[in-house]
Amino acid sequence: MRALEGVRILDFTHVQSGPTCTQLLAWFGADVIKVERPGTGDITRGQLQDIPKVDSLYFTMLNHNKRSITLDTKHPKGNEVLERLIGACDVLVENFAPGVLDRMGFPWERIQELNPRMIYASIKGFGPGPYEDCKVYENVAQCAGGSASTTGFDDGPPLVTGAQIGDSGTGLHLALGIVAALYQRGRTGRGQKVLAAMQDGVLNLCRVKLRDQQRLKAGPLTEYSQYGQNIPFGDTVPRAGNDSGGGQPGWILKCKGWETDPNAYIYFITQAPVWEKICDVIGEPEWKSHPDYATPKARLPRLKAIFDRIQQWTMTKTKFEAMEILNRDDIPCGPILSMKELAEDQSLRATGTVVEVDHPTRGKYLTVGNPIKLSASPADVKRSPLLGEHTDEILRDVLGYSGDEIATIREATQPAQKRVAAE
Ligand code: CAO
Repeated sequence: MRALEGVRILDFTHVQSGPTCTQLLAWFGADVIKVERPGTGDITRGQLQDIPKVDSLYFTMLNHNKRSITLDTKHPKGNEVLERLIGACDVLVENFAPGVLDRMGFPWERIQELNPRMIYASIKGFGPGPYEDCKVYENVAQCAGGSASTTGFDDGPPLVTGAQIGDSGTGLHLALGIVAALYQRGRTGRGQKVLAAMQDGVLNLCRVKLRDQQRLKAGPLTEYSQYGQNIPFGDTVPRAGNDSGGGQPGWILKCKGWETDPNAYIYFITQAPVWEKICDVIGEPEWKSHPDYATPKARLPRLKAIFDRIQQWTMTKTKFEAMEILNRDDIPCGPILSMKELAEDQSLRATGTVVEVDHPTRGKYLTVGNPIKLSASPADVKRSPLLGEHTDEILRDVLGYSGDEIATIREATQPAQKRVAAE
């Protein structure tokens, strides 16, 4: 018995944000039925293809454990099937541009009429306001949510981050909203609307930067390394480079091999309680009692020089040697791991965080499994569905259509050009 067993999701999502959410729900045991446009399906099936005519890794890695039904929902028959699916499912998840579902004939009021228990969950780029009608992709959300303005170095332009905080981050937010709405439905018997806007999701993840915006009124942010370098603060939160962002200063330092390996670096945190151990490790024992170094306050204006000295030590070790030595003394640090190193990491394989999956047309590939581990509901990662692979099965088993009815519905499950050719 999985955590969400018995919950049926009508997955009308595409690209990354929505599919991330429904994939998580599928890993928790929900029956996720992905509705796709006949012929093309989710646009990502054909994007960034590494093998011609084979579902891309972009698609497969976001759509595990789902079933796929193709349906032209603008065709009267397809629209009718969609209506039946709304009646048969517990949750509808969508991340179309604003207004798409209304235009298809399914505004929230109608969905409630069809199924009062339905939870209608949406991802949009922005919440209500001046930008509510905009189409939004990952980097737009990172920029509009405060991430880009606070990422990068103080003398460089805003930067987007490799972590997909706008898409996958918002998918995570939405999944939590859905599970909460399901819990509430258990007591009220009624569904509700759940909205996660990408701008809001990114801003939520940038919460500490809004904290700093308000702290600026009280003076310079002393834990930012620009403070120690006498670079004045303006009226908004600056980009903080690799500063740790908390009360314990940190920076990325070179390790042995950095000249040729772009990832021979380590993140090093000068946590106050282990300062004396840091002094011993790097060979500066006199810093333990020196007035310029002994206290966190005294160190703040000297962080650049301190990290330069620590780096002289880290450059004599590989990042893994440094990890081993520093962890012996509980000095917080982290190696900069490349995607290659993560893909080969055996401990991540052992926990199911990195999983090898077999696919009928692509063969074996690696994916990220469920990062959230439930002890009584383990996730078993199953390959993504081929386009329309479960169309007949869903029409028959979920909606109860007969063989003859399925034959007539077939028209709405075919790409338009095939229909024209058949005529
Ligand atoms: N049958 C028939 N029509 C279908 C269909 C089906 N099964 N599935 C989708 N469609 C149609 C819709 O009805 C809609 O048509 P209309 O505009 O004529 O009503 C169209 O396909 C899809 O519209 P879209 O505007 O959502 O798609 P897009 O590629 O132009 O935009 C995106 C993509 C992501 C920018 C937009 O969907 C969006 O802003 N979504 C919300 C924010 C979001 O999730 N962004 C993250 C994207 S990356 O994860």
